[in-house]
Amino acid sequence: MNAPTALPDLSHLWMPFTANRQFKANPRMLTAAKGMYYTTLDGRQLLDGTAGLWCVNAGHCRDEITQAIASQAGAMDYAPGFQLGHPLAFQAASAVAGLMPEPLDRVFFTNSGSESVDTALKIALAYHRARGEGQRTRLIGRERGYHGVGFGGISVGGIAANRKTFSGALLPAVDHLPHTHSLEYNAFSKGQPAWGAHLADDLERILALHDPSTVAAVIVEPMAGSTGVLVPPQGYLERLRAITARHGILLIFDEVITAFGRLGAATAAQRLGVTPDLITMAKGISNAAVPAGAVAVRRDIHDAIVEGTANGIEFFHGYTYSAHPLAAAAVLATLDIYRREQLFARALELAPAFEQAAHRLQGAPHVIDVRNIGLVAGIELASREGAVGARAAEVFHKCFDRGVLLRYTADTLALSPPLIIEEAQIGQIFDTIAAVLKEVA
Ligand code: PXG
Repeated sequence: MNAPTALPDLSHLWMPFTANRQFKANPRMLTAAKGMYYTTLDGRQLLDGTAGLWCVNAGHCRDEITQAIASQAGAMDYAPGFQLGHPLAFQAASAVAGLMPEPLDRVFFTNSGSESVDTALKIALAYHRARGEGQRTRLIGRERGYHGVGFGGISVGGIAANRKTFSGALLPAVDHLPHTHSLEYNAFSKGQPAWGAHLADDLERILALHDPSTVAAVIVEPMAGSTGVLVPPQGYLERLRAITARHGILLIFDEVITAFGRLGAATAAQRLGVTPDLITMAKGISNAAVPAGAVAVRRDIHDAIVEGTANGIEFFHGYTYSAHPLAAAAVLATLDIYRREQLFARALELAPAFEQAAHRLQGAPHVIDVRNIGLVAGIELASREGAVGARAAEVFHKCFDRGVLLRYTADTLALSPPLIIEEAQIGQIFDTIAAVLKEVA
């Protein structure tokens, strides 16, 4: 199919997380993608500095994934997942389990990160209940956390704009840890910042307030992506792990962004050496070619629920499209590419060059912080008086016009390219940002 070149009617589509009126007044449309590049409606090549939305880790339109999806669509388009199975679903679960840290080798499929989060929170509640600790209903998230847009996810999430409209309808028993961002102590850190492990101790204060025996789970992103690339301080996740373990509370790592190579290992858990009880994932699991997500669960948590139920359905939860055949085919083909091309190791090898290139922006106009880990970098700009986000938006638009796609949140630019990126392309991304920063007021 040829890429369309004319602008369609824009009026009917209500776009997600978008300033709809601004977009429609000045639409930026993508029509094709291959490898590291998008093609725009006006036929320009755009270097993808963000792997789509942190998800196309193996690069765009990989033939093996395309073929797997196409042939599965022709062989069996859909199969019910409740009380029936199809082989690819089980194979995909085994393939995902094989990449997870021990002993998280039971896998529940979803279609998105938001669904993975809701699923993980419900597994946590079901686990405690199955063990006779049904009073453990409280959930603890973190300020500036992003866990998708379900009611569970926005309740444990800590981004005010995502919560305030719905504040009357959030889950009732939720508390939040403080976030770990500090320009005062950690500006221009490379990798994990030295300051901030003690912020995990706030969990003890929260637990004392509520009584630890009422708490089901703590959920955090091991590296917070959406909120502006917050890299965990050295020792911080270790402390969260120790405190939750001490009180019988489950620790959930939301790895929707970090799983599948982003930090240079299959999961952030493995890269950072801290093993949670559950891991939520999506995005890179299928290279975003078909919507897919999953939760990896400690074997004994699965067993407590599944073996602990006398008969019948053990867990009243699931989606029409859990392990959809096209998603399962895409997951298998994607994980095969990651393995054959050793893309997680590649990300780790490229990380020092990426770090160097990012930190060359220290001293560039407006830059008040550069932070990075793996193939992720956040570049924080000073905000304009009374107009948070305006400067980053302008940088985004100018970079787009010069052929580089980046993301921004408030005034932090975020880079997270496909793991197949070449060093010259890393240079192009940061050189373009540097040139644009000189032009922006
Ligand atoms: N958890 C985390 C940690 C995420 O980053 C979700 C859950 C929700 O996933 P779904 O598939 O339901 O969108 C996410 C999603 C950005 C950006 O630019 C980040 C996400 C989505 C869209 C944009 O930072 N993360």
